Amino acid sequence: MIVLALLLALSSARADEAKEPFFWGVANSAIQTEGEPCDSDWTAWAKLPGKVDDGSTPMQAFGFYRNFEREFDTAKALHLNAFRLSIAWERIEPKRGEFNEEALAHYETMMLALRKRGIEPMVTLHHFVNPAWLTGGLLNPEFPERFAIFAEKVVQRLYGGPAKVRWWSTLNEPVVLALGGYVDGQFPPGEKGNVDHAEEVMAQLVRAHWRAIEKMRKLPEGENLRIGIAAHWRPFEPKNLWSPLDWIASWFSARFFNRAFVDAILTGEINFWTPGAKRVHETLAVAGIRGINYFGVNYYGRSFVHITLSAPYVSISEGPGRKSDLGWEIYPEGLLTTLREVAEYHFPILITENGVADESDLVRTKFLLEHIAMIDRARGEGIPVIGYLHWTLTDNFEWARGMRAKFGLCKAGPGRDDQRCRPSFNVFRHLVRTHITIRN
Ligand code: IFM
Repeated sequence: MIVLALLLALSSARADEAKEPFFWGVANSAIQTEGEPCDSDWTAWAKLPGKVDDGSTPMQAFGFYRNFEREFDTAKALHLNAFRLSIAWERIEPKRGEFNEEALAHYETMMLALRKRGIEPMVTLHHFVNPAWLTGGLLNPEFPERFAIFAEKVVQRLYGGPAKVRWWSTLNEPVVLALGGYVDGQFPPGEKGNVDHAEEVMAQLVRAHWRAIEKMRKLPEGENLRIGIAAHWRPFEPKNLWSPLDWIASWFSARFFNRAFVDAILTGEINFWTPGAKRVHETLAVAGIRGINYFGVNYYGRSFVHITLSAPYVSISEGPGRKSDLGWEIYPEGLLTTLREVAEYHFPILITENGVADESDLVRTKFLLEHIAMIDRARGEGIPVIGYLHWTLTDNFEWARGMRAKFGLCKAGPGRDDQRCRPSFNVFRHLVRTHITIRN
């Protein structure tokens, strides 16, 4: 009898979930779109000669901070029901321990503007950028605690206040951030080949995530928050199918890039052991804290791995398929592989980013159709994909690639939507209106 009652309760909970709408949305981040940036590591970095391909800086981003109403109207015209954006830590806390009430109020107004349009706000707390006062950046021992204090402040206001923002991601693409700053040198502080530092930064990000979660969960109704991370996940394949060394190297790459960080986020057990680098091993005291509620996936493509005879002994390259303006291979099948792999963790999966740099817009329509077809296939296999957020609505500042990479469904600049949005905008609108409506 009890079992029967439990089964009934479970199935009615499932039925309730099934009624929830699929999230169709777009994603962006603060410094990449807002304009008028405050003092941060990235604002300083972008001003250094040679750091950004076209010499642009976040100053040139299209002005989302002031023009958010218009951007949200455009999102509404797309019939979106979700909008992912990030909060600029350096705006909220321009000096250590001093919080800017005006900036908090401004973000609250933005969230309410989304709510007014029936669009669910989804907020990222850390998207690659640190306030300038955080000397030493992510390696600063204070970073986890300072980040958690900032996170608590923001969540208190945006969830505790009238905006009631429920959907959060603590970190965006933590491994990309660690590699960008300490291995390939494309992000501040620009170190190259320092895997020890990259691993230590990853550990710092895990600590920061858990510290923030601890504080967020303790807030009134904190248990009802929907918290996740946005992990960049990609299939790694051996370049030479006949080379056992390439197979081993791809396994290690996938383990390092996709899984090691996520495992630490899920368990509180940090265990980073890249061959040739120092091992970072630590067990965080996370027992009793509810970790993530959903798994956010940023998907952009796959990587081929090859062992070489000279340092750094591993080369990572793009596949043979069609390429975006940035030379990244377009590989929709990899989204299905990614979803299958991520499904092993048994969380609802939100595609927190997927998009293509395509100024001519000749590629984006097919890109959208093919990637969304992969979501259909994954859902057909029972994989719980709960939403798709396209990167991005309006062309953004693309880090070391600057303003040249055009990821937008719309161009930055004046004009009505039908003047500034690319043809694929209408395709996406059609998909949103006619395609998946509820979660499975
Ligand atoms: O623009 C970036 C974003 O900041 C993180 N994910 C990948 C996007 C495109 O490169």
